[in-house]
Amino acid sequence: MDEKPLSKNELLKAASPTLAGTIAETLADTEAEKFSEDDSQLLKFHGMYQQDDRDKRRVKREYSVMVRTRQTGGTVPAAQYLVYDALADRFGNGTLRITTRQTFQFHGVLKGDLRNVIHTINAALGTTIATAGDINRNVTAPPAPAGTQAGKQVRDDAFDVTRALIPTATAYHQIWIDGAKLEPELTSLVAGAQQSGVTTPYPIPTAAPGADGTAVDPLYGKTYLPRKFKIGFAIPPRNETDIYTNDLGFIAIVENGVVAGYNVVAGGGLGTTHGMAATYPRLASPIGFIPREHVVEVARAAITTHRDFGDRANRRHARLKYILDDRGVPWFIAEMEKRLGFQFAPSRPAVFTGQGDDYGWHKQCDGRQFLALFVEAGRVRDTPGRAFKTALREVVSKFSPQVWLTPSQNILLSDIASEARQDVEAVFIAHGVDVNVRVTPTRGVALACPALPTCGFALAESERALPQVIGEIETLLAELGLGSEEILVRMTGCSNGCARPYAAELGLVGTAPGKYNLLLGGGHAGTRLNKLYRENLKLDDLATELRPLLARFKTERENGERFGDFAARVLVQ
Ligand code: SRM
Repeated sequence: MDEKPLSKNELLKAASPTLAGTIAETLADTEAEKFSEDDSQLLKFHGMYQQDDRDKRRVKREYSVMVRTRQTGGTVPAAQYLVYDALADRFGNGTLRITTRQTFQFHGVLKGDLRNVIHTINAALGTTIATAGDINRNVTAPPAPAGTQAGKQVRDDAFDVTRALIPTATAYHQIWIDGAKLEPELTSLVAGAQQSGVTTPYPIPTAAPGADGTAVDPLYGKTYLPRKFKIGFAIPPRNETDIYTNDLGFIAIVENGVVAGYNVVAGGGLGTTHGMAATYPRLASPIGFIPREHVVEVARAAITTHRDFGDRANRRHARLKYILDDRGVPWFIAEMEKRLGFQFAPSRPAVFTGQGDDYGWHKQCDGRQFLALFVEAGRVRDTPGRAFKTALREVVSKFSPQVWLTPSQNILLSDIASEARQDVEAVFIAHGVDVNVRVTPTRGVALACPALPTCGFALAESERALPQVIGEIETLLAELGLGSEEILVRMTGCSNGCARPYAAELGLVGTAPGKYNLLLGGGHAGTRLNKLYRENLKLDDLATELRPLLARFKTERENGERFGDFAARVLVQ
C-alpha cells in the first residue's frame, strides 16, 4: 500500500521482533559506556531512554538512562512506592519524577545498574514494559481515591485495557529479570511489596522467542505500531487526563452511580515539529458510544487499525491522528466497526468543566480521608529546608496509604484514617512541609516537561524555568488585583507537547535557548486548543508582553470569563 521506503525504525523492528537487539551484549560489556543508536531505539520498548547530562556535554558526554515505570491510572501501592523511593536514591539521581501520564521516571541510572533497577521494579510487582516505543503507553485514568463505584469500575477497565495490550513477544524477561539478583538492602522492601496483598497487575512477558529468534507478538505483529499509542479514561465533568489529547479516549457515561458505557474519542495527539506545517496538534474526534463490556475490544480494534494503516515511511506522520485526517473520521468509524462486528451508538451527552487537583484533605465515601499534595513540575525531591521526599517516605511507610499519581504531576495519598490526619501532618511539618499552605491557583495547575538537562530534544529550559515564570505571572496578577485567578500555564522545552502546552490557556513552547512561542486561548477543561500569539518571544520579555494582555483581561472580560476564553474571544481569534 505504501510505496515510500520504510523508515529506519521499521527496518530495525523487523530485524529484531523480540526487541532484544544487542542490549544484553552491551550490558555484559563493562567497557561499553553506552548502547548503540539502534539498541537505544529498542530500549524504549523496555521503558528506557539513553540520555546524557546536557549541562556537562561541553566538557564530556556522561551517559545514563532514564527509566519509566508503568502505573495504570497512576496507581502505586504503598509498599511499591517505598521500593521506588529507595531505587531513586540508590541508583538514580535521588529524585522521582511524576510524569504527565501518571508514571514515575528515574533519571540518571547508570548502564551497569539497569538490571538491578528493572529487576527490582518487577520484583515489587511493577514493570517498565512498553512505557515507551511504538506501542501502547501507560493508560491514564482519573485517580479515584474517593472510592466511588464508578471510579473503581473505570480503574478496573483501565487495568483490563492495559493487560490486554501488554506485548508478549519481547526479550524483556530474559534481559532484565532472568537470573538477576536483588540488592541485599532492597530485599526487605521488595518482600514488603510482594506480601502487601497486591495482585500482580501486569502480566510478565514470558513468550520466549523461537530458536530462530522470530517470535512475533500476536497483537502488534513483527514491527509493532508505526508510532506510539496513548489511551486515557475520563469521568465527566472532570477532565484530569486531558482525554482529547490521547490517540484513544474512553469518556465514562455514569448512570445511577455506575458506568453504563463509554463515549469513544480517537485521533488526539499534540506532537509537532517547528517549521513543519504538516505536523500539528489535534484533539480527538467523537466516534460513538459503546457499552462497558466492549472496552477492551475497542482498544484492540483501534490498535490494529493504527498498526495496519499508519504511515511506516514517515515517523512525523505516523500517529493515529493523521490516519483520521487523511482518510476521514467516517472511514475510521467504518473500519473500526468492521473489525468489531458491531456499530457504535451515538455519543451520549457529556460535558467537561475543569481539570487539575483539589489540594488538601478530602473525605472518601468510606469515611476515611485522602490528601492531595502539590508537587511542582512533578519532581519529588528534598530541597534545603523542605525534605518533601523524605517526608513522603516516612508517611507512606508509617500509614501505608494508597499512592496515586495524577496527570497534573501531583500525588494523592488515600485511605488515611481520620484519626491519623494530625499525625500525618506532623510528619510533613517536621520536614518543612505544611500541607495546609496553598500555592496560588495558577502555580497549582502549571505543568512543565523535564527538558534540560536530561531531554535530548530540549531547545530551551522548562522544568527548571517554571518556578520563576510562574512567579512573574503571579506578580502581574497580584498587581492587577487578579491574584485569585487561575490561569492554566504549561511550558515545554520543544515542540513535542509533553506537558500538553497546546491545550493550555497560556502555553510556552521552547524554540531556542531563552526563547518560546507564546500560545493563548486554550480551554481550561481541555476541550479547545490554543493558538500562536507571539513567535520566538524572549523569556526575559514575557512579563512585558503579558502585562497589557492581563490588563485588558481585567477590564474587558465578560462576567466570570476565564483568561483562556477571553484570549480565544479577543486576542487570538
Ligand atoms: Fe513526551 C518524547 C518526556 C508526555 C509527546 N517525551 C519525549 C522524551 C522521551 C524525549 C525522547 O524521546 O528522548 C522526553 C524525555 C525527557 C526526560 O528527560 O524525561 C519526554 N513526555 C515526557 C514526560 C516525562 C513529560 C512530563 O513532564 O511528564 C511525559 C511522560 C509520559 C509518560 O509517562 O508516558 C511525556 N509526551 C508526553 C505527552 C503528553 C501526554 O501523553 O499526555 C505528549 C503529547 C501527546 C502526544 O503524544 O501527542 C508527548 N514526547 C512527545 C513526543 C511527540 C510525539 C509526536 O507525535 O510527535 C515526543 C518525541 C517523539 O516521540 O519522537 C516525546
